[in-house]
Amino acid sequence: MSENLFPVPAEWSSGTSMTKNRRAADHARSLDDGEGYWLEQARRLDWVTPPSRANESSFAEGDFGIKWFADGVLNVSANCIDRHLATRADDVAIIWEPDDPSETPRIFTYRELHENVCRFANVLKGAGAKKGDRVTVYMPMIPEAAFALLACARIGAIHSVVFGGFSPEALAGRITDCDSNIVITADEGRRGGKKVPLKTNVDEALKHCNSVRKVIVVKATGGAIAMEPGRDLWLDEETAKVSSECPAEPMSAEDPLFILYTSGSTGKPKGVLHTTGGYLLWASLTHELCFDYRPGDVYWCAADIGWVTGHSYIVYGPLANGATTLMYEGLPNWPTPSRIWQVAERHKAHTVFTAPTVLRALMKEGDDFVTSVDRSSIRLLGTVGEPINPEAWRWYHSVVGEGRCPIIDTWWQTETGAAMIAPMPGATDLKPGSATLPMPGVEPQIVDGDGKILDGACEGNLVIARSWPGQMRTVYGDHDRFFQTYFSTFPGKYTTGDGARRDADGYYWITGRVDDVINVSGHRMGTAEVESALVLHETVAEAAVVGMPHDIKGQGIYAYVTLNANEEPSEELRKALIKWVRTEIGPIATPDVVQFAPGLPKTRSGKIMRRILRKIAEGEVSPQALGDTSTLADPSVVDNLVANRVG
Ligand code: 6R9
Repeated sequence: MSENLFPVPAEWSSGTSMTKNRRAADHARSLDDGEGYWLEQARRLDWVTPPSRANESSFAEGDFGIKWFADGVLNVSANCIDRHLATRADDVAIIWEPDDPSETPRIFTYRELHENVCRFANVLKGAGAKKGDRVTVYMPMIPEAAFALLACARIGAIHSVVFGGFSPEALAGRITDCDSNIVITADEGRRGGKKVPLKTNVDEALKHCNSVRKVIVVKATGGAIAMEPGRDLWLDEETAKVSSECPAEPMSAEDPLFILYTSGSTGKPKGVLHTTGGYLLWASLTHELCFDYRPGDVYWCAADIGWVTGHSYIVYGPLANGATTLMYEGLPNWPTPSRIWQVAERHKAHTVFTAPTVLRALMKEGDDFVTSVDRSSIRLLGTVGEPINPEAWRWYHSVVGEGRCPIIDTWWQTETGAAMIAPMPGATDLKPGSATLPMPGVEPQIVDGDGKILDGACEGNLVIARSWPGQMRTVYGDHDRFFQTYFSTFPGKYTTGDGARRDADGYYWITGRVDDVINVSGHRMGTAEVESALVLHETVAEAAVVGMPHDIKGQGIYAYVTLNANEEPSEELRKALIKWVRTEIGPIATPDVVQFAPGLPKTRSGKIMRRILRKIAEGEVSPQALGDTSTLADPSVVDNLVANRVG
């Protein structure tokens, strides 16, 4: 057992004020005296009007609602920029590393960040944006993406970032769902030496949306694109015309800050809505606790701004804490598998925070790509997005971190705003594969299928028993769906959709999703979304999608497809269907396997038995593994599926 326990290294236990005892005491107090604890924590932000109350949330059906610091007034952009100007205007806020290593990085001090964000905010105002308007951001990983978010926050517009890898169709759906009137994009993005036609995708998407009045375009590559007069504006031309000052709009703590679409177990992505005060407090507090940021450190979260990790741990958390945040445009393994470590070396990064899928891919390339690069600046290593297998954890710890850097495995979700269960470097002994212990204010419970709370060491469904400041407030435009999705399965508790085990030391081990969401390379994908895309194809009658084990991606996408009666399966059609899903949703949804199935295993009431499909995809086809098939309307379909299994 002892070789599975990594005690806090000496330099960390002496170098930080957060110790094991203090972590435990803070956690106990945050639950026993929540109001006192949170009103005290609220002082880490700069308020126009400080809040007099903290938590006024209820998970109960009758008076359901999530509310924190409700009478407080503040502005997120002022907290991330203006309040640092008095003491650290010339400190570096953002370091940007380009896709191509031969190009020059760009660096912005807090003063420069202020000017860029104010000008961008004035451009937004000029384009007609007002407090409460929804602005869709479809951008590459360039500094202007961070400016765009902060500019929206500055004027009280609600940003909705759509990952640059999503297709025009997916983009159009997200623009329409929140009725955006402005889109911010770039001419093109770049990743791994390849161009991404962002503006062209926007043009395509806007053929299907009529809410958008203006498109603001950042010149990133200078590639040739079409501009529609009256609708499309170049950011650089507009910024030259506006003032470099823009007052920050005073916002109520419960005014919306952003919407971020995420996959659930139904076909339609949910617009997760976060608000101003609670979210920022949560991002800022957890950034400090997990990464122990000290002035002068260069902190690097290698996520994309299109995901919640980019929101909370590239932009809002670090900037609220006055940190230097590194933003990287490209891929971790291009032009070489050393690239991720070279970026850290070039900028003397103190923290590297990435996803297990990246580690698994790099691990396969061999240790030389790591050890040939100077990693002496690195003191902390983080992971997020999916369970980290102990083998990848150990490699990260011993090879990348030379055995001296704590691994900060942060478990959380788009819905939770920021880290919920995670180590703190000076306070938490580590176990490979465990996200360890809850953050202050977080009360995890493990319940069985009937909602019974399990005690001590146990395994079951992970729920959270009370609200925390960074909790999502609603599904945009569908409050009932919010309640039904997260609070109806186990009444009075927030259902995470994850399974977890708790060991005798109270450590949490996330076992993965228990619903129809799969995790492909750390990205959430609703199986229903892929199914909806497949059945849109003219040849497809029915489709069922499940996850399958995948060495690098964690999970791959396995699709069973029933064709229309007059269609014949062929290799060509299989390829066409894979390409179709790619175009409909985006490359992250590309099926790894398409199996043609004359019939799907269904119960007599017509429900597809996914349990059986999952087993077949996993290659577990013995009668014991497949279990009881007697309730199927036609048990013989299973034999056909097993005989024609792909892989
Ligand atoms: C931040 C983020 C959320 C889902 C979540 C869980 C999985 C995330 C994890 C993890 C095990 C970790 N997940 N972090 N599983 N250990 N450290 O990833 O948000 O994209 O909404 O995904 O990802 O299954 O429910 P999001």
